Amino acid sequence: MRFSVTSRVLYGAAAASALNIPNRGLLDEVKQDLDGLTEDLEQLALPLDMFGKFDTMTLEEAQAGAADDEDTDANNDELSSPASTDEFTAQATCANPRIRVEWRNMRDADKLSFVNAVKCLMEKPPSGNFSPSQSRYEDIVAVHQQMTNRIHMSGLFLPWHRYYTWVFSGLLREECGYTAPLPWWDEVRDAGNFAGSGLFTDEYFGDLPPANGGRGTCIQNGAFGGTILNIGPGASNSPHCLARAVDETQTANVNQAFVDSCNSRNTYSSMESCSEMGPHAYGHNGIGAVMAAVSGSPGDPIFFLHHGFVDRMWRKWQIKDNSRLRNISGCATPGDNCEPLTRDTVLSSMGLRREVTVGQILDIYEPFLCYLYDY
Ligand SMILES: [Cu+2]
Repeated sequence: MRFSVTSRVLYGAAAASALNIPNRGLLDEVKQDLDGLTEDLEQLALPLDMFGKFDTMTLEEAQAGAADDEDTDANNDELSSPASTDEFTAQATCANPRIRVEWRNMRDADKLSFVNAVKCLMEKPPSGNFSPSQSRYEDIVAVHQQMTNRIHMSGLFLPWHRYYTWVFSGLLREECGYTAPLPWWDEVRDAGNFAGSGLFTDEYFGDLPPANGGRGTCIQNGAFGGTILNIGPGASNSPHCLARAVDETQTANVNQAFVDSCNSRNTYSSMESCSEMGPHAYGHNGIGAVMAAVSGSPGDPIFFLHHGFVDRMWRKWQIKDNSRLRNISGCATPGDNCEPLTRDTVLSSMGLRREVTVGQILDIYEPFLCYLYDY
């Protein structure tokens, strides 16, 4: 899924400079190769409208919704039980929770280990069950693409993406030997300046550039530089580069006021739609291009750190009232006349990992998932 010339070129350049060999011929050849690579890759940069966008709501709508949030869900959230005040003193049934660590709190070695494990999935052959996936990583992307209409714009969104991140972390650990903590990204600290978050660097995720002439900008540096995606855009599948198109006016909406406004809503479905069309959608749209495509957005590995942020936001809402760790309400399907969302609703990853019920993943601090966030 990557140009083979990439490694040849990069290793050639590194070897020449490491040994300090004054090999003009080789360096010129490398430079020409890189120029050629840049041109080749740019042919695979798609216009932004081919990626689409996530539906959004404004902060004003989020605040208005919080103000007149009546308990209208079919089975209302109970608001009587006491809230737990401390993540770590809640009733413990998972003795040794894995801790998800905010990117900036990760050791540098663990950051590197993470991007390398993702690359490992990108270099592993596909299962063959998700054509035209070209790697194990793209198998995961294809599942999201194929399930897209069921897992967005309904109450299923948060449980399914919690489950999906668990599936992803399982593949990292079991198929690529990843042992460090799973990172998440505290995006509110970077609202309006995602590009300065410390994620988008040469060592890790590569740059977060703006659009280029109405097209996404192909990522050429970092662990995923030169990556070609075969899943998407949209419901279609054609090779395109891993591209971004940052818009910091969009990322500015991923702020504490917006998060607080969503998390002050009382019913699950009201909170869920605010999260999905608020900070979640603005994070996707703000990074842009591949990330702005609803169905194929996991093609950009930053997806999983973004969804850690969204998942933690849900956790914060849940621990305001312990009943939210046990009960859920609202819709399991989009639109009117929906199927109710219950603890028995089944979550599937099309065979990547076992199916689970919503009840099993509702509380991350129960034995099945058994993880917490570092803050
Ligand atoms: Cu999604």
